[in-house]
Amino acid sequence: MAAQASPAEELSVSDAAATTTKPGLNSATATNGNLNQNSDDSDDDAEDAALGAETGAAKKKKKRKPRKKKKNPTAQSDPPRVLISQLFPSKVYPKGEEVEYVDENRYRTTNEEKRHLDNLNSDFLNDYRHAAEAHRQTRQWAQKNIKPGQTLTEIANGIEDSVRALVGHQGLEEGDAQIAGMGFPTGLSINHCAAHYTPNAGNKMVLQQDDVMKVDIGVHVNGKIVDSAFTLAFNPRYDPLLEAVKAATNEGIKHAGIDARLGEIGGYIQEVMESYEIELDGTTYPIKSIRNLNGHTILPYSIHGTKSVPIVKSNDQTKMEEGDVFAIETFGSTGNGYVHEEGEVSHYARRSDAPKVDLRLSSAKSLLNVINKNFGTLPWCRRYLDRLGQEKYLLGLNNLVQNGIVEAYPPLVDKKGSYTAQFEHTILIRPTVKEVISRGDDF
Ligand SMILES: [Co+2]
Repeated sequence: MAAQASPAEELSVSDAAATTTKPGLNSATATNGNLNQNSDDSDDDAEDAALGAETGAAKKKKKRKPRKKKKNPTAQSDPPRVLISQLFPSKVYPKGEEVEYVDENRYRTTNEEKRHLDNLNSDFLNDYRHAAEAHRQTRQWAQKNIKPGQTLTEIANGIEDSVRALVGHQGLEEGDAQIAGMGFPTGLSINHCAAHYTPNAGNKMVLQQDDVMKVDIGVHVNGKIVDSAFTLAFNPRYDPLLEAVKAATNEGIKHAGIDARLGEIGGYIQEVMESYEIELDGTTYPIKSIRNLNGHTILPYSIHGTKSVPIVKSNDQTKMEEGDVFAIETFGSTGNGYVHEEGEVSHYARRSDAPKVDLRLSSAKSLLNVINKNFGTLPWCRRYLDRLGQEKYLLGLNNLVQNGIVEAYPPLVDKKGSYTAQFEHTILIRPTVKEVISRGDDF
């Protein structure tokens, strides 16, 4: 999910929620592994019945073979439905890309004190890697299966069904969506729309052959949110745009590290991004960094922390620090390189600094209760309310937005007729190394 900055002052979303981890929510992932118990038993029963028939016919006692333990599946299904915790029975999840620090931070990789700090964080790291593996498997399936002619609703449901199945939490009972599941609404933003678009109920939009679609997926385990996005295009004419943005994001990741200054990182990103151009229908367009979109820190259960990572050069002297988690995301555009809010809102989140308001509207009160029990401060969309059985909630929802309790994130669009692309990874600024937790073979 993108962080938006106004030209005068970057929106600093408060992150007082860093500590709002709900009590009792941290112990639940260990119970994931046994969904196949029942089907195992019934399979064995079927085997027994077959054996019985055979011995009866042969009229001789056949020694019963020792019951073989059903093997855990070792491969993912298509569509992805096998728990990540079953694919990794040791419950140790694969690392992302580890990158050693350079220059005056080079010592950290082998330093005993820093390694000890790293070890203290092993649950945090393992939750992050668990979420990242669910992200990779879901998105790689999505990359193969998303095709022009599909509706955005069917694409979003395919991605979200996969994420929830892989982490083993459907999020239909109170509290369940906060154990693991969607970290935010699946962004499916097309062409001049850069971010924060996902279908609401009744949306009939169909993906077209010549569309450029940003797919922004959030997966969380125990509040550790992996925020990573890619861009899909079926017409190769957009290749230079996609290449520019992918290279710009990797440039940002390369310069990230302890003590790196955020404004300088923006300069490196812009330099790479704007070294590209693209020809469309005989016109050559410069590719611009979208200057009011930013990367951002991520805190537990809170997608936008206090720091933002500009994608154009800025004077921001703020430094990256040990322990920070960053979403490094860049956006390139053939348009103005500037987005504004436009269109029907789908994305929302309860503000972590929500004022204590005495709500007059009963529908607002009851909706807030649903939000608190299901999402807490995690972002969600209208479809997530629909699947919980909520109906006619718009008046109450708008009331919560007006009272400053819920923040609305409208779609962010550049000028009509332009094309925008996005690539994004989540990186952990560990004491010893920087870990590109969401890195995969795909990007
Ligand atoms: Co983001």
